[in-house]
Amino acid sequence: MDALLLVDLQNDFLPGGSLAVPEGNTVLGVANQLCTHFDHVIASQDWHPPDHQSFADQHPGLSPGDVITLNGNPQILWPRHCVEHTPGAQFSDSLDGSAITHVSRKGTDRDIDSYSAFFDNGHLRATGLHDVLRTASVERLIVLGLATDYCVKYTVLDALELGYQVLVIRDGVRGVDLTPGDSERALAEMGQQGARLLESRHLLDQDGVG
Ligand code: VGL
Ligand code: ZN
Repeated sequence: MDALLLVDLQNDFLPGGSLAVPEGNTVLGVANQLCTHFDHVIASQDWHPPDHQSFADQHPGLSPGDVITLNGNPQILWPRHCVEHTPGAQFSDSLDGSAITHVSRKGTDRDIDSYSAFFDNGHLRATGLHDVLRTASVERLIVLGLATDYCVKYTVLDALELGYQVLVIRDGVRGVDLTPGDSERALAEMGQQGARLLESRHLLDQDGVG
């Protein structure tokens, strides 16, 4: 069984949002097109408490982009984003939400971040997504969303480690690129670890998808 995994298609990661990913809006059409081909459409949702410690404004004197140690892990400080129950945390109105069969929230603990939709950044706690997929007999994940170099990357690497086959939709992902080339390097690493990278049109051309 296949599942489509939509990573963090939330207002704050889209143009006009507080942590806007350049060209992030271009993936929404790809998401809407693919959604109709899958029985299982899972959406991850970055969902932070207002005092989340990845927010630069929680650390007087520090700025977005600075790196601290949080719970023993290196933590990049971000602008305040995806605060629970705020418009910035909502899925884009341009996303066909009716196709989503399950929402998996992450980053809910103030003291540890969670780029991956499966585990927090310390691999201490699971989000429950793996259980949901196992229950549905999902073996292959088709992944798209934001951002290539953070949440998509860590979600894909964890999925591979958990034993899923993973396809990453190249035209369905965009990255932050704090350092130029981060997204391309992230895609290369996903490929090296066993993910297949392909364009959405090639997926739609294949038989048996979904
Ligand atoms: C993300 C930075 C902070 C992401 C989430 O969705 O890639 N990036 N929180
Ligand atoms: Zn976040």
